[in-house]
Parts: sequence; structure tokens; C-alpha cells
Amino acid sequence: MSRAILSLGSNLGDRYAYLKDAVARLGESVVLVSGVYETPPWGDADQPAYLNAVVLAVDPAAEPAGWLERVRAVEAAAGRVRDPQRRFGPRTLDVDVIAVWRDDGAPVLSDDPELTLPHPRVHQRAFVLKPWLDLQPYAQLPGYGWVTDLLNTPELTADANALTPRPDLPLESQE
Ligand code: PH2
Ligand code: MG
Ligand code: MG
Repeated sequence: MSRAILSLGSNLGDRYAYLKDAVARLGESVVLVSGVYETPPWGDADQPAYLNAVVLAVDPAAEPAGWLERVRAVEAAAGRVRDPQRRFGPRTLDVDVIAVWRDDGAPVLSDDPELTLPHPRVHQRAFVLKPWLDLQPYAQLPGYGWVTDLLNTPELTADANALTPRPDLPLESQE
């Protein structure tokens, strides 16, 4: 058994439909879903704004590496095409494995380049950290500490303030 924080992002096509479809495809493993936020593009400014959200997913069977397989299948279903020239470029759907915990609460730490855990850039990304707090106000990012503290660092406050909650675009977990 393991549980994971997954981030969802879309900035091409019907962004809201892609996020809803991703939650539906992740299915019963999804136990909590954040609000949706409209977020300025990070890392590559020349692209449309994103919709971002975060989910907590639990899978009785999933080995930590199994999460990567699952999120790739969900991305493929959204017609995700990777542009090797633009690492942080636009996409129909991006689902990232942010952090994974074993059943005893121990975080999974991995420096495997295929699946580095926690996600190697998440401490710089308000568009993941802020929605994460919707699910877990006391969230801790393994190796970095309290998510609230990360969001309050001078490097992230401007990004955090630039996120716009979109309560008009709810994401329901699939009952
Ligand atoms: N994803 C990226 C690059 N930049 N910016 C925002 N706001 N949201 C994202 O999900 C995002 C991004 C590559 O994974
Ligand atoms: Mg990503
Ligand atoms: Mg990704």
C-alpha cells in the first residue's frame, strides 16, 4: 500500500475537461481533490496560463514505481505529446508524482532520474504547493519541511499571490 500526492496541469485545449478526465481515470484511488487554480506559466513564459490542481491518491496495491506507470497512462489518454525542445512547454495534460509515502508514513525517497521522489522542483512551484494545502494544511514536503513555510519564502510569495482560485471549476473525486 502507498499513497501519493499527484499534481495535475493543463494549458492546451479544454483545460478543465482534461483535469476532470484525469481525476476520472485515476478512479477510486483518488481520496481528496484540491480546488482548481489558474496559474501563470512557470519555467517557460511563452505559453498560455495553466489550470492546476492536486490530488491525494491511495492504492492498496501500488508499489511506489507503479504510480509513474499510472500517471503516464492517464497522460497518454489525454493525447499528451512530449516536445523534447521545450521541457517546460505547453501540454494538454501533465500529471506528476510529487511525493509518495509507505503505509507506515515513511516517505519514499528516490534519486532515480525516471522518478525522483519527492519531485525535484516542487519546492519551487507555488502552483503545486498551494493546492496541496487545500488537502493537507499541515503538509510536509519530505526533505524540505512545512509546505506553508516554503510558500512564505521570498522566492515563492509573488508566485503564490499570482495564483487565482477557480471555484467555478470544481473537480469531484469519483465516488
Ligand atoms: N508545468 C510545467 C511548466 N510550467 N507552469 C504552471 N503554471 N503550471 C504547470 O503545471 C506547469 C508550468 C511543466 O511540467
Ligand atoms: Mg510537470
Ligand atoms: Mg510531468
